[in-house]
Amino acid sequence: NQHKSCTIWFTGLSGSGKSTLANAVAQRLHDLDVGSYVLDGDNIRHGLNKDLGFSPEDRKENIRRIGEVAKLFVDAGTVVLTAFISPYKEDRQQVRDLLEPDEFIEIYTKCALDECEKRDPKGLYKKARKGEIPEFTGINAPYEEPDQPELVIETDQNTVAQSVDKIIALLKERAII
Ligand code: GGZ
Repeated sequence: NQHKSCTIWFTGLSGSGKSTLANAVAQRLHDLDVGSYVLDGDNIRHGLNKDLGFSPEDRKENIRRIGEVAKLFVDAGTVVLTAFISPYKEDRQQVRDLLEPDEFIEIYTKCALDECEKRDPKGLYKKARKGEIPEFTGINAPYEEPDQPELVIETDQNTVAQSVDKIIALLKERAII
């Protein structure tokens, strides 16, 4: 299928729905015959970036490397979806600058902290509250909201299907697909 390649960069708190949405959009793209690939903690933090932790410096390097990998995917003609907290504005901007202006689509999965904490799929917030995780985003490490993301999805107010529809509509509007 004729499509442009780009990076769809999800950013948001742990449990805000980044991976869920990235995978649901990838599925929809597959149905539309558009090749895509999801980069997330499972395939990056356990492999390429397994030497990195969660200090500000390590998060910065995590995002830098992911940006470089995303660029390679874009060069190869793939739509790449990334699902990382990417808490620092400056680091996200650095990835944006690496790509062409129309190749970087930042999507903020906005969700109230207490809702993320209620979801707590891996029990990490609970641990963080007990002081068992030293630098947990939203609890004792910062999250910097994007000022001008291409799209904001309030994941506590939309179903996954509604959110996917919004993202697909944006990709059509931008003539990516
Ligand atoms: C935040 C942490 C931490 C700390 C482990 N802070 O819900 P998850 O489990 O699957 O998503 C979180 C993931 C965050 O990794 P990223 O690569 O996305 O982070 S960043 O972009 O900031 O580099 C969470 C788990 O790893 N996790 N410790 N201290 N999240």
